[in-house]
Amino acid sequence: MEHWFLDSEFPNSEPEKAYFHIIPFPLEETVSYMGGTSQGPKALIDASSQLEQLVEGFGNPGLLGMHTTQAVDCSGDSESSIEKASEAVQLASKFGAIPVMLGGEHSVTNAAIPFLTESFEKGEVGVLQFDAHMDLRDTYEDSKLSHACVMRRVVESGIPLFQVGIRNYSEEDLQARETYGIKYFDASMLYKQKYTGGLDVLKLPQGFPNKLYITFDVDGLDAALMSATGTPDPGGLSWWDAITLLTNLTQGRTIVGFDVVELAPNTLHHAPYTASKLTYFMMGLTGERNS
Ligand SMILES: [Mn+2]
Repeated sequence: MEHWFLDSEFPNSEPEKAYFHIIPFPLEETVSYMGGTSQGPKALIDASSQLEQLVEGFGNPGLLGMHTTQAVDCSGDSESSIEKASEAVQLASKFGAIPVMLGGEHSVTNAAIPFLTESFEKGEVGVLQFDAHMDLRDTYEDSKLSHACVMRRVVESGIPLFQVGIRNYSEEDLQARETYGIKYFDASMLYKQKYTGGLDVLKLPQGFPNKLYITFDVDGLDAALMSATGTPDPGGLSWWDAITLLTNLTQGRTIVGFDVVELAPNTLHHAPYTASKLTYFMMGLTGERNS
């Protein structure tokens, strides 16, 4: 393999010894606006060579062992690519490792669903989604596997969902939120909260599962910070908003896996680096929460 995550600092751990399996999944099938997500995993991994080993407050996650797998083969249709990625996620779980998928468009999260439904009891694990969009449509442009439908597939599978940073939605998204009883901290609410009680006081609702799978669509971040995505969107999370919310909402819980999706590299190199730093922070957070 030419490059692996943080290869400037750590060897690519053996799969059976690694705490994290980093699975590059360059899926780009149903992108509806600007393309480029197929280049996301490579750009994120390349940028990781600029990271330091330590994550402030969360130690040195690299020492836990990181194994970067071969990129998932996306030469077939979405369905077959998702199936292959799903096998990589299940393999990580078999080795007792935490799966970390690097997208690719948001449809990559579909590959985590079999793991979440088969390895855990119903209601044992919930999905925490950071995103500018709800992604709750039933179908979009004739596809059930579209990035715009991925969270609908999650809730249909009986997995509780909590949404953070949302600021765009359709009538269908809103209805699905109501139908499935999905709770949320939308971006407008977070903005007001920041200047009143502060983000520090926010918690996940009581009764939300103790085990979390986190899906972080980078468009949850503000467009000024993250322009390299299909739909860069104003009014999103700052870096410290994201770090504060990730830290607080996972308090007292464990993290069973996560993905960072929708990076579509452009000519600005801060964006892949930001996504890379976010990924490594989430590894530090996971190591700490699970210890
Ligand atoms: Mn999304």
